[in-house]
Amino acid sequence: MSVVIARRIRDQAQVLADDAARRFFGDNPDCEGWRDCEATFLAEESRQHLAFLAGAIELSREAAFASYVRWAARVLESRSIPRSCLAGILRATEAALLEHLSPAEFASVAPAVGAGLAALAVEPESMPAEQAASAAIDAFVLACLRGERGAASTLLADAVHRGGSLIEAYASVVDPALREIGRLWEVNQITVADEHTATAVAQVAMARLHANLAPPEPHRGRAVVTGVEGELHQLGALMVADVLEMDGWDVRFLGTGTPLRDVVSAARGHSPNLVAISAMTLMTAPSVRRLVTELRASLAAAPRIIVGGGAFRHDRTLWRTVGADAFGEDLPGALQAATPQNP
Ligand code: B12
Repeated sequence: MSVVIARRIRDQAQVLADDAARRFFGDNPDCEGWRDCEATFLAEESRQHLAFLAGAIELSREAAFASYVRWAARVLESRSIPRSCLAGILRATEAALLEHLSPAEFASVAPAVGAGLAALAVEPESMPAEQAASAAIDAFVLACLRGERGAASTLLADAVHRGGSLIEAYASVVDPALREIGRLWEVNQITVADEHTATAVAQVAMARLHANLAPPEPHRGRAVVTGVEGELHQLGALMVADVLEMDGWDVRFLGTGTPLRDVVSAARGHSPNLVAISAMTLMTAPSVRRLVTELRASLAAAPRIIVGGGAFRHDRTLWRTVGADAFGEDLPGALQAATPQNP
């Protein structure tokens, strides 16, 4: 039932979001910050909330929707949009759902929306604190934000020389640097364009580093690493692919946003012993469950299936809900999850 309702929300997202935007203007004429913006902008806001809501409904994760709403409030407040605006668009979205869903369907989504609205009634969370940084992280962040591919590549190569391994360089520099870039965007100190530049530069530096490394002969088995349908975050999965390869896996990396059927067909071709799936947010976590189910049904030699990414780091039991064999929090965790542990 929850899967069907989530699909209805996704299928009707544009109609619901347009309806919510119209209602918002009617009910919140004075909302400071959003007074002058266009209906399409508000509809886009509502669409994002609906996408996260559909994820929460499909996986029965009301609390995760509430924590998403708290995050959204922080992002808006850092842009001087008060949480009353977010409450307004959520209430308008709720009214659109009431209008377009059947009473039984609405009854199933109302608790999650209610949890989201209740989350706005409590004290605002403080902004994410600056991470404990190092000179190496700061320098890499700066090079990425400035679009300096050469400098970023050199800094990353230096990190390998210092730490002695790819995993060390990724874990001590790239991973914290990208999180810092996410934080800077969240607190409105950099733009989306800055973040895109930084991500692209980080990816170039990773690729250059990889080109100069000699992975060992594969001896652990075959692995497929992928992000799911709808997922745009790719670097975490790429890092996992690289460290698995350096650990002796024969890795096929499928990128991210890969359609479910194509992942399954690639997995059939590669006959993996291990499938590693990445999802960053609640929005795409349901695709992980669908993919795990499909892989288990389609592959004769049952591979070990491990998951990771933000969606699982923020919700520590979600990996079980999606039917995975294990979850890895970070790169050492990914290597650990890849190999079944003795009891
Ligand atoms: C770069 C980036 C983007 C880029 C991604 C480009 C690319 N080519 O990858 C773009 C612009 C596309 C993007 C889009 C969005 N993003 Co974004 N993004 C980021 C950012 C800044 C960095 C992501 C990253 O690479 N992190 C570094 C990697 C190494 O971390 P990681 O993926 O978690 O991987 C580690 C572990 O999780 C683990 N792991 C990962 N995968 C796997 C798999 C397995 C099997 C295992 C075992 C382990 C494992 O190992 C890795 C190493 O430790 C983050 C900030 C952050 N905190 O990460 C935000 C962030 C993730 N994004 C966020 C959001 C909200 C979005 C959007 C919804 C924004 C929007 N309104 O459109 C969209 C969603 C798009 C989509 N459909 O997926 C939020 C999520 C918040 C939340 N509550 O869910 C974040 C946290 C930003 C923030 N501070 O608010 N984003």
